[in-house]
Amino acid sequence: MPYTRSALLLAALLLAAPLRAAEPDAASLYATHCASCHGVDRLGGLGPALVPENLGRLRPQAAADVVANGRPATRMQGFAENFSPTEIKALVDLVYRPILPTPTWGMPQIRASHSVRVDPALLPEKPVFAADPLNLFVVVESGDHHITILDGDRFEPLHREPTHYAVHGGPKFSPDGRFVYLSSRDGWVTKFDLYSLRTIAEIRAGINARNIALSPDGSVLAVANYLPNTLVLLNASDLSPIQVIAVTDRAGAVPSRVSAVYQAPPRHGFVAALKDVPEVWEMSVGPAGAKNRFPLRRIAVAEPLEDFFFDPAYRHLVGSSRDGGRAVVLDLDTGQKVAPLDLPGMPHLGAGISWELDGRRVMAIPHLKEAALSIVDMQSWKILRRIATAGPGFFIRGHENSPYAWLDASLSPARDILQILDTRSLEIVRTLRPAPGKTVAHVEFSRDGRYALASIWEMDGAIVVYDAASFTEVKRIPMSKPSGKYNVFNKIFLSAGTSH
Ligand code: DHE
Repeated sequence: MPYTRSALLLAALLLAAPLRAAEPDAASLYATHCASCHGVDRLGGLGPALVPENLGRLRPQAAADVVANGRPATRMQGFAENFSPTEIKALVDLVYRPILPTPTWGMPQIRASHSVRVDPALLPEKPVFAADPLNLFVVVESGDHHITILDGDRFEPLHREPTHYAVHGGPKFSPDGRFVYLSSRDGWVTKFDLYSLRTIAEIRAGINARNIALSPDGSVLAVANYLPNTLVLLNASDLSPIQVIAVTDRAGAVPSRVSAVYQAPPRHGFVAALKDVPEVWEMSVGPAGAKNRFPLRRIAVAEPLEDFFFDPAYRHLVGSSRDGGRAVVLDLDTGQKVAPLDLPGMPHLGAGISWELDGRRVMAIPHLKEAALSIVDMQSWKILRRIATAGPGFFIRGHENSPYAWLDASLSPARDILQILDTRSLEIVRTLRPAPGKTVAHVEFSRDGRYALASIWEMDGAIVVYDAASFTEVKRIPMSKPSGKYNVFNKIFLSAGTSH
């Protein structure tokens, strides 16, 4: 019997040996073919970072397809002819494995990534074009990673600029509307001058970033990071780093990712959402040189709040739980909960808008998992109406000069539909299908509210310009998956119909 067992063991070892020898060496494949673009440490270079935190939105099968066939409109070539399917699988397994120990991205790394491309003294005093600088749109084209600067009167592109991979979230504008700041999912922050149409500085503030916010006085930029767990403060003038704040609970024991950071103008600072600890952070911004320039206030909450909506006075914050199942209203002055809000169906609070209806302020919130729009009375914090929509969607947009708000159903089979809500009667009054079968989303108005611009979210997509009163199409401008567009005037004057 012992003889039989050892014979079997030997046979198993002999069988396993050739199999093991045939296993691809993913690390050396990576070093030979991928490291030059994606970094020897997988933290990115010319190409994006290949770490699980940054790949979270891409399924492994889709990643294997990118390795085999490349990515259109980028430098990523296909490797189907170089690698066997087993080698591709081994590479994909490798990039979805966390890097241990967790990579460091602190002040030295951030500082080393900083570059200023243009001497501020050489910037022109006036725009180098004739268009109204406050009615420009910055269009983020996520298909081939560019921004387009669009004249908001003639709807003519003025300039196209390459960006880092995967710019996400709303760009932020300096208070005078001259500069725009972009952030990429890989943590790159870029400052672009809308007068000279040039990128003037950039820095990598994290490995996996969520978004950025500019302090109300325009002096400090805050970067919310998932990886590492930091909030990074930059000088808005040249993007040089000021401070890296390790984000933890009050006891310093539990680290937290930062879901997002927002400017809060009447509060002279930032408000940040923490993903892993039950605190909301409020950070004021004092004058440069002040001893305690960034005092931090920790507001304890019952559970982490992830997605935020602010009332126009920034007195109240509506926040939703991580699973989107619960929402609460907080009074930011007292730090106390004012009311619970019953918003089932994963409310997308960050996309909410507000307006006056019959003498009271109401807010409208789309839902990511329900074909509904919730209208909430902002005095009683009661749901006024649940309006059935064509399907779950990301965004709703309005404007002070228009009685209509536009919403998409981009997360549903009706993803090619835009619906228009009459904000007076709370009725859906029109349905548009700008490109049948193609996803349409993210509307933004021109500065005067006369035009509404929608995105066709396809590689061969477009911005479709509508007359916002008659809902007729005025113009269609080809763009590469224009994920969002942002009007300078509406942003800097904090239109209640758009995000800030
Ligand atoms: Fe976004 C804004 C979070 C997926 C396009 N998105 C934001 C903001 C946050 C956020 C916190 C506000 C940042 C700001 O403006 O300062 N987004 C998340 C997610 O948690 C989520 C669901 C998952 C994730 O992968 O992070 C997510 N977002 C997406 C997409 O898949 C979208 C459609 C395509 C893309 O570019 O990745 C997308 N998000 C957008 C856009 C905005 C945005 C266009 C800006 C909206 C605005 O008008 O301000």
